[in-house]
Amino acid sequence: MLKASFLLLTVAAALGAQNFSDLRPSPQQVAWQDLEIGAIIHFGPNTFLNQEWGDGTADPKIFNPTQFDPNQWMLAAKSAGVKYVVFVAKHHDGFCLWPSHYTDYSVKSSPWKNGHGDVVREVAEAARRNGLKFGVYLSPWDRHEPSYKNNAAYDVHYRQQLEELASHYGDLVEFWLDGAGSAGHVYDFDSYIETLRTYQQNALIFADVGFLKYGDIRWVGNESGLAKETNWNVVDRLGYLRWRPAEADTPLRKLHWFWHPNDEKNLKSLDELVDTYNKTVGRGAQLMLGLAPDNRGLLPDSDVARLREFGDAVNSIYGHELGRNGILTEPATFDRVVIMEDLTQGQHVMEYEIRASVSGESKILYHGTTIGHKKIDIFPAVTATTVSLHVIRSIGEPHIRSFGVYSGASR
Ligand code: FUL
Repeated sequence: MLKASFLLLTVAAALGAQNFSDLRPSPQQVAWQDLEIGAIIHFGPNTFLNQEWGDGTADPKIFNPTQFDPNQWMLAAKSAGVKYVVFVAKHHDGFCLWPSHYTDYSVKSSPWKNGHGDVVREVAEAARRNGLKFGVYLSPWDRHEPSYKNNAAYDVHYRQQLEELASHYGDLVEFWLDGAGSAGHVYDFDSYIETLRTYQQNALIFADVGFLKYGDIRWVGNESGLAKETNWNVVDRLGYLRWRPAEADTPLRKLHWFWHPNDEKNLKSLDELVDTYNKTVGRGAQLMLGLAPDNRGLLPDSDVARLREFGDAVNSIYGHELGRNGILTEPATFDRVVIMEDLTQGQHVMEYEIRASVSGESKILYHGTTIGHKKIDIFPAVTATTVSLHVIRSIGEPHIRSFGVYSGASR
């Protein structure tokens, strides 16, 4: 009989004056971390101009998708295991994908639906119709808006636009504050957050830790879909501690957030995507895949197919648990374990080992540091009769939510 078990050894760690073992996530953060996979969607004038960063001079008439179908985007996202989408309502070019009252540089001035369309509304509705949570990205850097050169005037403008998004499109799961292009500009973030919170008490704010002191989610620090193996949820921000889980945003097509023609060569391979999953979700971070509808307003067939392949691959590996929490009924061949910490109690594990009894001998399969929301450990396949998790060092009592054994060969 194959048996897996926990051996939890708690070793008191020498702690400084502050004790991050006491920090707990908010209920909203707990729910968000359980979503695990999101998508960020970029669609706007850049889609029609073969570019990534518009300078704010593009004619709004360029925006005219002929087969716009956000339902198709959502079905494709869902097939990849995506549970929430963040839509880029305004990118750095300043073009608003909703009919803002505070600028004409928007869908109002485009031929699409004779200027009566609202992309944000249709995307939000399609997301919710498909059971996906919805959030928005509103770029602080605005290369079109004339008031941008006057900090105080732009603060008013940004708050007005934020108020429109926060009050007209239902509950937002996440609000994205992107720091790109903003060096040298001082924003009144306190007032932005106050505006957001007036309408959206539960929205989680994403930002780089260096960009915004408030924030519920932190940028993982790169766009390659890579979280550090040692990954704590609690970060020290200017001397105070906060629970701030990492989100790893990475585009489905390498280096491209917006759609570009003849770009299929940059579509990430299935192996790359599965590896990305293992190195983001499997390191306790959120995976946020960048999706880019094309100039028709549809996700290209190649992207749709790859998203489904990715979802199927993850399901076939991690949907077939060979054993859980100490109970494995047969000797099994496996090459990975998935461990989850119960984060409602805080994050505590600092060092652990996975051991198995292979041909009567105890063997260390993996030596790890943090666990956090989810940890996927991959090692050369073994056939074993027992497998166990040994917590070697922990800050406070470790709380293991689950411990499962899997095989990559099931893909
Ligand atoms: C970056 C932006 O500059 C990119 O264009 C994209 O929006 C990405 C998600 O964030 O900072």
